[in-house]
Amino acid sequence: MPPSHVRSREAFQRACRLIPGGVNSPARAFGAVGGQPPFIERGEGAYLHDIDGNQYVDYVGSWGPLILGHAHPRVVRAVEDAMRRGASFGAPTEAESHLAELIVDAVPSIEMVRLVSSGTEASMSAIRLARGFTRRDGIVKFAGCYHGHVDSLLVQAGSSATTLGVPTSPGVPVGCTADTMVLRYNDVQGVADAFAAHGDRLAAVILEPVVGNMGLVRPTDEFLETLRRHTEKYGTLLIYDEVMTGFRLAYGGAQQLFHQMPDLTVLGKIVGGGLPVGAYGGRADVMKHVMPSGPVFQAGTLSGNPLAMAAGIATLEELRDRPPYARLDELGERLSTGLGEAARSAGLPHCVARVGSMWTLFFANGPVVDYDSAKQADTARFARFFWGMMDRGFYLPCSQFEAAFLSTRHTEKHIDQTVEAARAVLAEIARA
Ligand code: KE4
Repeated sequence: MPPSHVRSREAFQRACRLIPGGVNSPARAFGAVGGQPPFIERGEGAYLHDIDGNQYVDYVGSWGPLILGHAHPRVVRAVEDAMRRGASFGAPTEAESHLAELIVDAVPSIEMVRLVSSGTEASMSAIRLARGFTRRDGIVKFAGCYHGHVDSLLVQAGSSATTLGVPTSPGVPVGCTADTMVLRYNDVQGVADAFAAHGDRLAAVILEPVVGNMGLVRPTDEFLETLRRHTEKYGTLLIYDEVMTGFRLAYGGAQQLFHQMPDLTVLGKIVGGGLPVGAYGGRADVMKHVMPSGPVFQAGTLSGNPLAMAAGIATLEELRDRPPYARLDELGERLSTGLGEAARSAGLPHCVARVGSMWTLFFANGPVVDYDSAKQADTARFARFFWGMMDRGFYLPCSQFEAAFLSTRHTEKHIDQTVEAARAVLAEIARA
């Protein structure tokens, strides 16, 4: 019996009268899967509860921040204590240095860090800093990678591979993307060609070191090595956008996992423990160019907000003191193996991509190595899978082109229940 969504429908109608699309971020609007989103009443451990009383095993985790699950006692207590001392002062606090120190100690390439309020703000600031430090304007990004709604990064490839970017959203002037080049992820030759043609005018290359935003796509070692080698040779800054992978794939992020040293790193999500925190950091000689120690402007009323610091500190200290990464990898392996077997026995073309506790079940013959291959996926079939799982109490990302996440509150039992439900749903899809 599919769950009732009566109250969520009413809530959605009310929201749509007040907020564009009824949501404060399009990722939540279910546009890619149809139907309407359930409105959430609370989260608890590995579970979400909606306002109609339905319970779901949560594989979204607020799109990545909640690696410790919902309402972790240590995080709740820390934020409650901070709230009693006042929410915000617009003046420096030791909590900001505490979180900054945890980040510097954890992330191999970060010597100094600036705290802001979102991943977008962190990416935007890192791009401005790279341009200010190098006194160059050119930026390289990769199709399928998302770095927040930064004007200069809302761009698609121009007419030919190395011509300049075209805006993907109304409201972004062509001038904003004219210096942005879009290359194919994992395309080693494309990177070499772009640097041969434009290397001495490139301020930065920015990438997701494991992509979550086209569904999960791993980099090849050669791709990462090529990026580091060419950026070094041309004096271009290498920016790892670890908003999703930071503190997720390892305590030191993807750069620790892959033994890479970018010049700047962008962070978000987990670093705020579910409250609004973004961060950008890296080489001290670069970071010293940020105002007021240097000339590159960046500011923010709630940057380093005491409540957000409390949530971030509690989360990172929990991850530092009781690293969950081996356990998350075991659970991830159990899940991806189970999903693969379920899809195989249903006879459906698929490939399961996974790194640690980030995963995607693509309805496509793999491997998915870039945006072009990701776009071959059968999104209508994904939508049927999404709703079949939702109706059985499993809350997946509402798009084929998003990564799903495990938390430390997921157990083997949750995984086995998920695989059992997936087996039934995939068999139904195969029969349809
Ligand atoms: P925020 O501005 O949403 O905090 O961070 C932007 C961002 C930057 N870099 C990466 C790699 C990201 O994944 C994100 C945000 N991710 C999306 C989900 N894929 C957030 C969901 C949403 O926009 O509502």
